[in-house]
Amino acid sequence: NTKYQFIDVKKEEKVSIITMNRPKASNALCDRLIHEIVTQLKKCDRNPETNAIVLTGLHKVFAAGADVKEMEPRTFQGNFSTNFSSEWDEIAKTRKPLIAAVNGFALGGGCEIAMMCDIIIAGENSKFGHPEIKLGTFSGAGGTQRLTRAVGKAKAMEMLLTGELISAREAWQSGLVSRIVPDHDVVDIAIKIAAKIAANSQPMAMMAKECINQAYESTLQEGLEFERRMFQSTFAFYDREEGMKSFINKRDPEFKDA
Ligand code: CO8
Repeated sequence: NTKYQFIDVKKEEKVSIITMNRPKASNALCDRLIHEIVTQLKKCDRNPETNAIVLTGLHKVFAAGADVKEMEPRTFQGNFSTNFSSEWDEIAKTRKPLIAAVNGFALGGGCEIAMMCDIIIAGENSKFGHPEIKLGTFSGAGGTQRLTRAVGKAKAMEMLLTGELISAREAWQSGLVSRIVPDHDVVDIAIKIAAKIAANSQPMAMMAKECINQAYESTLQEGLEFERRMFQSTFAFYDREEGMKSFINKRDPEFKDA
């Protein structure tokens, strides 16, 4: 079992829950915290008993962004030679469905890792934003790209260029988050949604996720072609046959994730 310093992990049936837990620094995302999240996500991807994952933080703060104190002394030469921040991308490469359960602040890199998740569930008092511009830089782990795709150009420009935060309601209205729920229910509801996903066929959920993400990488025709091939390939799975037979026979399916 891996020893972690800044995350807690637990499992509820087929759902894995990762809690960022670095309260002294408002869950600032130091290199080690990112490395621990990535390590655990890779473990979840490899574990056949995990079908969906919830990533959450503390009650007051999901994550306050990259660790400014750790980052301040960095140089361009060092950033370039170590390809600084490239490990962050690994979060977005998670193959199993990943839900962000956000309470409090999701700022800068914190907002970016929420956006790397597939679904964001927001507490009613959560706040999202990209204050990096106030630090004399700007978002560097997908903010200019994922936020623009999520909320559109005007809203993304306003958020990224002013550094002002938006409320959960604005985040919901602009399509950044899928639901707003009472703060104390955020994690439970995220787990319930994850459990619903986990009750479906694991390879089908993974393939559907791949297809949806393809929508951001290709033209419509290429995406449709990709989807058609993937859909056709579902007929190689036991779960596809079981799902259709159970429907016809008016009973619940018993998926084998195979
Ligand atoms: N980095 C390092 N330490 C932090 C960070 C951070 N991002 N945020 C908070 N802390 C520390 C504080 O310094 C403080 O430490 P100490 O007690 O030693 O003074 C402790 O956490 C508690 O913070 P506060 O006292 O500020 O707590 P509040 O409840 O008053 O405020 C906030 C919480 C609103 C979250 C506030 O701390 C804040 O605004 N934080 C900074 C937000 C920010 O600027 N984020 C952007 C960071 S830059 C970034 O994310 C770049 C992303 C690009 C990634 C590319 C690869 C790395």
